[in-house]
Amino acid sequence: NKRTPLVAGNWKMNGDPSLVEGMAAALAGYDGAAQMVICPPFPFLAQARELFAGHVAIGAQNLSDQEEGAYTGEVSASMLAGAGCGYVIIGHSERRALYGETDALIAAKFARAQTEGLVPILCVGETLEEREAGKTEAVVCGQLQAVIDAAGIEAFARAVVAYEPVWAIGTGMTASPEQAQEVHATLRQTVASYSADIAASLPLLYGGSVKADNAALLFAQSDIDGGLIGGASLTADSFLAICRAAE
Ligand code: G2H
Repeated sequence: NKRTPLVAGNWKMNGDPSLVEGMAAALAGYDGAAQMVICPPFPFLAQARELFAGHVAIGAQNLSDQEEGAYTGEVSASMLAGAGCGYVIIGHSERRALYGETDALIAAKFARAQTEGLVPILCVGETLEEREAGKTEAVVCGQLQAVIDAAGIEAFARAVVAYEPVWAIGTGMTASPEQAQEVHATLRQTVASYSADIAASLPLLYGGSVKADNAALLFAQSDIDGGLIGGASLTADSFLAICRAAE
């Protein structure tokens, strides 16, 4: 396929300025084929922009669905674009589960990101209970469909989708390459039912306890174009090894 491998590091609420420094130094020499994206907490975006100097793209972990105004504690899409972000993670399961983000809010954030030229990394994924009840496909396709309905399929020409089974996040349990591929294929088929071209170019990332030692088999699957990496993105060695596995 013609999709560029993409590996995004989601630092979550971790890290400090010295991690930005160390990561910038370690990633500077990377000249492989994967597009690297680092998504640090908001206060480190300016430092990341300066030190990554275009070699590594930067992204935010969240944004407001509103344009501007009296929304205490929120950060707007235009602020993120102005701070040098190219990407923003939207609808991570931690946002859905811990902060009550609904499909409707996630669709609004997705649209808001795109109006400022940010590429949304839309996360979808089922819980263990949903998987065991045989609802995986219905859940992940429903989460995707909610955004397709609100934003239109054309919006997916400038987006990334990440499949993150909730039961695999930070648990050390990873979906098998076959389990992940099955869901990725279903997601791509959903998009293809609207547009074969958009489906063929849409990067689909896998996330959920991706490590240096399981990345290669996951990324070898035909519909897995890279990863959204949490814990293993906090050390340069493991993040670099995962980027190499994605090439
Ligand atoms: C899933 C992932 C990154 P981890 O949340 O988004 O985190 O790799 O730690 O499971």
